[in-house]
Amino acid sequence: MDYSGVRVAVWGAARSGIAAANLLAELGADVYLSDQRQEEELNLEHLDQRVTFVGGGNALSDASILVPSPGIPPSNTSLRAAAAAGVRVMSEIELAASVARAPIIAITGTDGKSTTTEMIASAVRAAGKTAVVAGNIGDPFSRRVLEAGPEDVLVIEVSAFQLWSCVEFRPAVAVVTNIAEDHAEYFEGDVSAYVSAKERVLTDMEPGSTAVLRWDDSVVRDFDVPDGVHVARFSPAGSIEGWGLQDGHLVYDGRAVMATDELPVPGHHNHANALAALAAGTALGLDLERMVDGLKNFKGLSHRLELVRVRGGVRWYDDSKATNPHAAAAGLKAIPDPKVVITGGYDKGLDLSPFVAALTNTQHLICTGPTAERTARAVSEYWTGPAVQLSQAATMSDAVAQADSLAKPGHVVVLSPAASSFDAYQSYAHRGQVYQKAVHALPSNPE
Ligand code: UMA
Repeated sequence: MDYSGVRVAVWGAARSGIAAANLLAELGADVYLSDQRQEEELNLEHLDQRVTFVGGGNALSDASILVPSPGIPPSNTSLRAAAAAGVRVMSEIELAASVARAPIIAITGTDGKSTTTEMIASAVRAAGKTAVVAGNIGDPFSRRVLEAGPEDVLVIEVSAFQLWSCVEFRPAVAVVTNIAEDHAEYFEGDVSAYVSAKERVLTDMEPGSTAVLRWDDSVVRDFDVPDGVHVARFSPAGSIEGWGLQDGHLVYDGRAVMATDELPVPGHHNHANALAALAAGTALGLDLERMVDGLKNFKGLSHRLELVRVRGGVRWYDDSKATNPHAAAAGLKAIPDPKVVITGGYDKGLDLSPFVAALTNTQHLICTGPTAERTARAVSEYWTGPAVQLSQAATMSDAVAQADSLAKPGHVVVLSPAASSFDAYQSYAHRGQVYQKAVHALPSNPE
């Protein structure tokens, strides 16, 4: 697409909006970036000089294209009015994809997106290609897209917040990890809007491209796949036609590809992520053996069941990235040992029962943040196993101090929020850093 001379409005001047505005300026567009916040509340240091900035409200500035930041929900009235007036609404990932020279692997789903994204990148690199990783995982797609040449691979994590506003988005490979309840608030309680946004990743795919679908997830299995698009199935629930799990091995059509214990990251959910990664790389024709080597050397992600410290026989884990009950449950299930769990955060109103069901071998649950009381109620309602002791903590350092006094040698302490971080932190990463700092601040010799 040719953007030169086209007037484009970009709404939201945080990471995504600044990257989109800079890319558009580079492509010769006439760019108007606006934000509901004032200039002095924002960091516009890296904004291209050619972009015009307007603070204190979102302005259309007579543009024919509008690129909203993912943080702006579909219910935003100004955005609706612009679309009704015929302005072309274009997601930031769609903008970046429209100028991409490398094939795109797009990863979406409720859980495991980031780990799968990094696993795919590991496999792609081991197979001898350059992988550029971007999207919801951190670096906006628009910032990185021009780095990748035709021989490289763009490995992009895409969220429902980025997908709902796509009109044309055609990845060469789309991976859907799973679908569970999440982000009800953003979609005004409309679960089907969230699911449709995820399904949107497949809608414009071209014949010959590949949809990598989690086959034991009935919602994903029912997604509409356009004619001519190949379907690569994966399921950690057993051996299937496609990528499955059997006798402690990842298998393809029943043939062993790799032993699960060769994967350096723990948990059944990571077997699923690895299957998806191999399926995605294979769809691009990459060498399987070399990809398997890439997975064997996979380092794991920060704040995703990250081992922070071993002290006095207690292992301290940070799973701050578990921002919903499903993701938190997957992390807890990966640790069979007796545990003290620190949970809680911003309340997105999600059903907490999947988290409660995963509290097996939890001795004590320390509840923090706005979800604290709802969590306590959910435990009394849904937990049927041996008694779990409950307490509340006002701050992260209080929670860590409590956990320290409760955990015995052989125990694990895990930060498993099952909620967003926006109650008290800038991001899940910030929350994880605060936790890690408190853990490292504990004296080296426990009393
Ligand atoms: N704003 C307006 N008008 C409005 C509302 C907001 O101007 O009506 C402004 C805000 O003042 C702010 C900006 O818009 O300046 C907000 O932008 P943003 O929330 O989109 O934040 P970015 O820093 O651009 O980050 C976005 C993604 N954020 C969200 O989806 C909420 C990041 O995902 C992503 O990493 C980044 O782009 C790069 O692609 C974060 C996230 O929480 C990690 N994602 C959700 C998740 O993973 O669960 C989907």
